[in-house]
Amino acid sequence: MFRSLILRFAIPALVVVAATALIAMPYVERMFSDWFRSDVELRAGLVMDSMGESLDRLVGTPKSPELRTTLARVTQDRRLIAVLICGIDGSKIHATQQVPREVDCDQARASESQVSGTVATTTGSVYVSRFERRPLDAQPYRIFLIHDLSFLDSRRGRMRQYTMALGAVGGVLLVGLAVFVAWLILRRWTATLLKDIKSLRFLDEVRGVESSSPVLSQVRKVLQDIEQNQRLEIDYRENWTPEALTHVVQERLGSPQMLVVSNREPYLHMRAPDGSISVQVPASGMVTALEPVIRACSGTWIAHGSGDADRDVVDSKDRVAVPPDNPSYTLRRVWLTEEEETGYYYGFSNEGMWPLCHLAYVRPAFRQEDWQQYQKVNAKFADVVEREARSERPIVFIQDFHFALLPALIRERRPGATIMMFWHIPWPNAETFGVCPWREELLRGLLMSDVLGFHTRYHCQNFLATVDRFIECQIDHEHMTITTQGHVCHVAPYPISIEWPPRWLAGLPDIATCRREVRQRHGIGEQTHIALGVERWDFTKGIVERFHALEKLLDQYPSWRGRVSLLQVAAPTRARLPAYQVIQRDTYAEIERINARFATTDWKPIVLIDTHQAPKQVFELYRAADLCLVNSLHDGMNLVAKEFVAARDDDEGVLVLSTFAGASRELVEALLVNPYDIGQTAEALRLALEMPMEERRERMRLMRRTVKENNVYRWAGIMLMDAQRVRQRQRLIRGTRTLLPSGGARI
Ligand code: GDG
Repeated sequence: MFRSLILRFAIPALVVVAATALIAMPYVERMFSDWFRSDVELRAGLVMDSMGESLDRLVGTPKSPELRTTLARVTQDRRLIAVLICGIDGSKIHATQQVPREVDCDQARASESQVSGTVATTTGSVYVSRFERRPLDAQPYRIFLIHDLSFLDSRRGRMRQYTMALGAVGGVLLVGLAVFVAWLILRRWTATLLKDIKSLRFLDEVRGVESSSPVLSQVRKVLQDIEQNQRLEIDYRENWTPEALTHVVQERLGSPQMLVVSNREPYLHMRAPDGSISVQVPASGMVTALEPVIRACSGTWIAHGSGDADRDVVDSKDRVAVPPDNPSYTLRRVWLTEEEETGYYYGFSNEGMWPLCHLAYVRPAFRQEDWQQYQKVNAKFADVVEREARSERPIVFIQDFHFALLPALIRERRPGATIMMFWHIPWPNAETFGVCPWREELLRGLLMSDVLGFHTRYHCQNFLATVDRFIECQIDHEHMTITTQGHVCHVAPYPISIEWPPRWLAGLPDIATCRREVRQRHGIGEQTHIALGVERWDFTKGIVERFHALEKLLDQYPSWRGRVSLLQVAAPTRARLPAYQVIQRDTYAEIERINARFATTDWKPIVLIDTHQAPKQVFELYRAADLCLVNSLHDGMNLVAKEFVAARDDDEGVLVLSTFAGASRELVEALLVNPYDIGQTAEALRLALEMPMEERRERMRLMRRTVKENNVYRWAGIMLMDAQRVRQRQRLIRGTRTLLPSGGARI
């Protein structure tokens, strides 16, 4: 560091001091000469004053020895070397011995108008002081006192030495001051930098460095302290809002361009039979979570345009501003051919990856032609990302299993991008994942992310174990990082959530009104309890198992017959695929069978809503329900559980939740069930229906607090801050390379 300070500050300061001294020297010299000259003039004046009148008298008798003696006495002064007395007409009256040839009476007359001055002679410069006397009783005359100026040269030489010495001392002091100030600035800069990077979590890298650099050890130590504090700060922070998230993006991240990439788009434009265009919010947990985030951060959302009127509303660059009622970000639609959609979306993603990652005992299907389309579509999206990126370092936030190859493809095209990948579904164990014929390619694609997020720590560990099994890489289990081809991917759990409060709640009537309207709409009696199920119609959601649990309840506790109905929303999804057709068939068949067993003229055990609902309708159902049954067979998180809790501002309602849903790790006050254990689920239903009001409220209050604090702004904020740490770490690494002579150490 000292060497760098010398190089950066001391040498330039010395150069400045030397240049200043050189420029100033002639001025200083002139000042000294003027000073000496006025000294000589003063002396000459004194001499004339002392000789004055006696000289007037003696000049009248120029031959008198008295004049000679007087002038000889005067010229005994070391610096007054000669005296010349001339008549006004230029005649010489008297000259002492050493009058130089260059000074004579003619010349004196010629220079009548001139005042005293320096005259160059063969023996050096002399200074001539000129006086004119006009005695009353004698002829006027001029007297020239000739001074030796050689002492001036010697004084000038000494003066130069003194000036140089003074300059050197001043220079040293100035350099010292410059270095001191530079050190202070550097210290402040370091402190600011460290404050700036106080949330750096990648201390694994920092700790790993073997370096004797004092800067690095200091940075390492401070980083460790602040990471500790930062963790506490984040963990105990309760008020994550859209504004807080915006602040993180603008202040901490410096407003980078944000690009979200997903398969499903947040808004579909659909054409109604009458030709009008309406907007639909899809039934998708990913959209539910991400939409509030991009609304707060702005940017561009790149997604497959799958609405049948999507092309009618985009501009020439396939963009449309959304949300339709109050646009705040850009939706960039990507068009897929029939072949691409079949292979990439229905085939590889939903018949391969989805069943592969969910333990729901539906066998994944992997076909070469699907894989080719998956690769092709991933590359297509990578090209769109490249085209949409306005800088070399955008933040690209990739969603889900449709785009496992995208991180690597974007890294190739935009090496400086910060790539965040979130995997919305579970990650299976290594053995299960290993059945995928293209497991290595998928893993290598994912590992080019900077941050790779899963819902739970368990899924992260499964991922690390899978990578460990199939990829040659360095894994740091303690700090959850995987290094491949020199790139570090940070793997961490980020439990996803919903916005708080959900925007769909605004304008909904009170609970009693919601209950009344829902009951009327679906033919449910006043006295009947409503157990609610809301899902995409997916085989992982445990819809049929739910019916069986209700059947068991009605079998075991006949007193509940006629007093509880299961109101089930099943939003059609991926209906082209055989596995989804099976679940739809099973749903209808089981409802028919169970209703046939128990239904009465005015009561049905199961009421099915098999069409897509508007989000507000979904929230109205949450508010109307007595309990919500979320018994997924396997679920990354499950946002229905969180939405139900958020909708219950009356602190009422009971949540029955599968232990195989990620949400069960947070909502521990729910009644947790194993969805495969039908008896246990039935028992949980009974408990929920019979739970005392106080207990219901206490559980609901605690869950509401959890969802409020751990809302989706927090989820995105923490992930973005981790991404920011990656950026800072990259900056630090670059900075360290310039500081360290070897240039190779990582911090
Ligand atoms: C994946 C993971 C993870 C349901 N029916 C309708 C409708 N919905 C909405 C719900 C909720 C969303 O769909 C479903 O979210 P989930 O989280 O339950 O499930 P997935 O779609 O499978 O989501 C999941 C999630 O990603 C986030 O990471 O939690 O584990 O599988 O918001 O309200 N919405 C509308 N009409 C319906 O009929 N508009």
